Amino acid sequence: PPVIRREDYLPPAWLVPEIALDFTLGLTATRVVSKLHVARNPDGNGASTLRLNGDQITPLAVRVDGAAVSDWRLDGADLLIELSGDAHIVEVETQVNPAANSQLMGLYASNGMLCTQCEAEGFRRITFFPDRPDVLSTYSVRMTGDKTTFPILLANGNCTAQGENADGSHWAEWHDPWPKPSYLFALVAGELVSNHSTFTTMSGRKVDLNIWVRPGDEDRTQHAMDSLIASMKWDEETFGREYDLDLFNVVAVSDFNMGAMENKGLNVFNTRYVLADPETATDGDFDAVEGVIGHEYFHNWSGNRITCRDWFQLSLKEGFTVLRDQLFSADMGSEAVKRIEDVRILRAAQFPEDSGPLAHPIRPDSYQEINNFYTATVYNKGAEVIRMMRTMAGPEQFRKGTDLYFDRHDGEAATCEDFVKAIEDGAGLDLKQFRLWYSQAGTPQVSVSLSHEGSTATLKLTQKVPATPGQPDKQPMPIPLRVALFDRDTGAHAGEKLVVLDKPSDTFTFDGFAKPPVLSINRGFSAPVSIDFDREAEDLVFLAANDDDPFARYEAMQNLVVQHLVTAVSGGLSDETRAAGRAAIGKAFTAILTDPALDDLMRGELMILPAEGYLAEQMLIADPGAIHTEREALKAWLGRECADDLTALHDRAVAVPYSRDAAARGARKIKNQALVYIAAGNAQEGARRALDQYRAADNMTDRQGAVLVLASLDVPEREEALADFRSRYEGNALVIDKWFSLQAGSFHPEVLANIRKLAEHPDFTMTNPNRVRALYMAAAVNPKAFHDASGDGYRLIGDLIRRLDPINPQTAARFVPSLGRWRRIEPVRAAMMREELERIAAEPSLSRDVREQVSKSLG
Ligand code: B3K
Ligand code: ZN
Repeated sequence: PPVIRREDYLPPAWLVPEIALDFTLGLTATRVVSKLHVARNPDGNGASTLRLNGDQITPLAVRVDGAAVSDWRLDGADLLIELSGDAHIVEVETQVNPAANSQLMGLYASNGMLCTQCEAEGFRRITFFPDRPDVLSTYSVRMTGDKTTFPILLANGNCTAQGENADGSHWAEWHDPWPKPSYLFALVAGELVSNHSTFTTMSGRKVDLNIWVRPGDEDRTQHAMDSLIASMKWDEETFGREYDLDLFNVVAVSDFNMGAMENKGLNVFNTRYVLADPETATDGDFDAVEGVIGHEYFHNWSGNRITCRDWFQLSLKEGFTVLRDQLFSADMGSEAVKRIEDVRILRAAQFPEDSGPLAHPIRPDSYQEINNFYTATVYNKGAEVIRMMRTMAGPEQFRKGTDLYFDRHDGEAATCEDFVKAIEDGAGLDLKQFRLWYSQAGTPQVSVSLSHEGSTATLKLTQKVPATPGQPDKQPMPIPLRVALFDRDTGAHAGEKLVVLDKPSDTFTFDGFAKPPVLSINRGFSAPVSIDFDREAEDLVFLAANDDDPFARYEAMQNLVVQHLVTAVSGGLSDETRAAGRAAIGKAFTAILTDPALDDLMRGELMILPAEGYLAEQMLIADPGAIHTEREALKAWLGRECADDLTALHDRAVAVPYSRDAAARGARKIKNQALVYIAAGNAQEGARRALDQYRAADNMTDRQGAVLVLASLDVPEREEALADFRSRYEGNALVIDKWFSLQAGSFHPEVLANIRKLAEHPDFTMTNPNRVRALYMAAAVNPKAFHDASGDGYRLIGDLIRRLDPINPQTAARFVPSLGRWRRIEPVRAAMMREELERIAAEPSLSRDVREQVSKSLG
């Protein structure tokens, strides 16, 4: 498959200032007439050939300036038309079968309705077009369809006319005044009902807002609507960005490859990021709805008004928009907890990517299939990189930078370089060396040592950026680290400092310390690096109890556990050192359980043990079996050791009635955390409490928390809860997804056999990505199932990839990275993982998506 390279970028030869699309809608046959106003690009190469991309479509008719032509030709999937002048009108007719579109790219049918997904290259599956983000056009759309099948007809922009035909069909015309790339085109047609509201923008313009769902789901849309209104207000206040159309539509569809899509004025969402009520959605689900609604809305400026020149610049819109949605969620709830959650996601998803065969810079240099580059690196590390700029500039100066960026590039298809330059100019930063964060992959490792002499503490920092595929040698990068030095006796520090390590190695001195201070470093996770600092457990216990930076406090607790478990897994603990290590952890854990000054949301966060995947990342070669055993043993020990505090905590939380306020959410969080440890220490007590919690539950957070614990236990209460859960929520797809996930993600002794059985369940289907992920992604990230010593977990995922690839390659390819981690796993399992990749590679007709990921993983 051809490799697309960033350095080969050429401006388009032809532009399309205007396009008119006419759809005759049908679930199995939709007719598309597309009328392009094309104009030779003065900055192009002057070619007389117009190249229009296509994918699995054929031209049924081609007209140039109104006259049918036949001298067009196909080059692969692309349509080539010779043009003599500088501007022409080109019309092309195509027909597609939405019901047969199981890839869910382009125009497809979901649940009886029609919808589109065009990013990145889906528009070419609808009609022939220069399907690249630097071709911006003004869109007019006309749709005609049966009134009963498609009562609601939506597209981007504003509805300009509608009417009925004598044959029972009706039509609507939509116009979007803002020029946009084809990936932002959208159309939706079907039976939908809306939650309607309005928002008045900062300049006093009234905007109509609709959240469209299937009839019956409207009662679960209010949180999405509240989140949308909050997003609109927040973007005005925080970034000075005002909405620019009179209408904003959000549509929820149940078959969707990812979370949601920011189409101009017509966001299309996975139902799971729209529908929420206390009975069916957990507190985490509510937060996810708020975050994704915000994310897609914020794209209106960071993505739509300013889009990407080419797909290598994807982080321009995604990294920046993730940062914007993170800051939004932080402002809506607890900043401290949000930061910890964001770092946990980065470490779980991005660090492994950055240290494996699929590592790439946030601005990649090449790709085979662009869908494979919607990654945690481009999104989450991309956000971290921009966050570092904000940390170095300070929020006010950073805002000057973003103002300049929006102002300078509005209406353009821009590059990451444009963004950096605007921040540099607007915020007054020198980002010359900082640009390496865009070009170098790999998580920098910072080694730390602290020495003390007289009254001076000296901090020595050394950085190393590991080699990644195609990048054997790296240059040192500027790493902004927020540090504080604590006085051991007073438990206080004299103020936080920002040090920027921009050399291979550097030292920083701090005066005024009679005794060696305790170092708190990378506070707030100011840089996306891993810190290597061998330190006394005692210092970590101190920071876990005293650090005034909430992230650093969490980090101290994590490090305490990581140090202990990594040594335990490597067989480095004697009975004595194991007991001492556990005692230190137990002491810190007890402090967390009982500290009256902690709010429960934060307490719940601090109670979470480092994930098995994160522990594996700390080792050159990991033994997942040993990691699982040691981590479970520690959990059980904590459950027994802290039993009284845990049951007291659980009892206290159970007494708090349901509400959506922070205190009640905090209570639910610690309730579920406490239950996990109680069950680990004493299965019978855990099962009893879990079943009580399940029966008494009046909300999904409590119910799911109880089932989560029961699903891992080999007890009779397990069956009762699972059976009740299923029958209670029969017909509610999102909750049935949970029913699959909870079982596939469990540590039950028979988890793998259970998963195989669930795959045969009548409610399972390979054509719905949410259901596939509910079962198989839960399995792939479940270390007990995936890394089962038999290798059956690898086979499960390998079989899935091979069966799913012909149906939905984009979703199938998402499962490859878990197998791709084989180089970092102990040899027996590694061989089985590799074998599975080879089995996939041997398939004769793999998609480009899976082919790229598998060949790089074997590479
Ligand atoms: N921009 C879309 C992602 C499209 C993914 C295409 N494979 C959603 C988002 O990031 O907001
Ligand atoms: Zn996005």
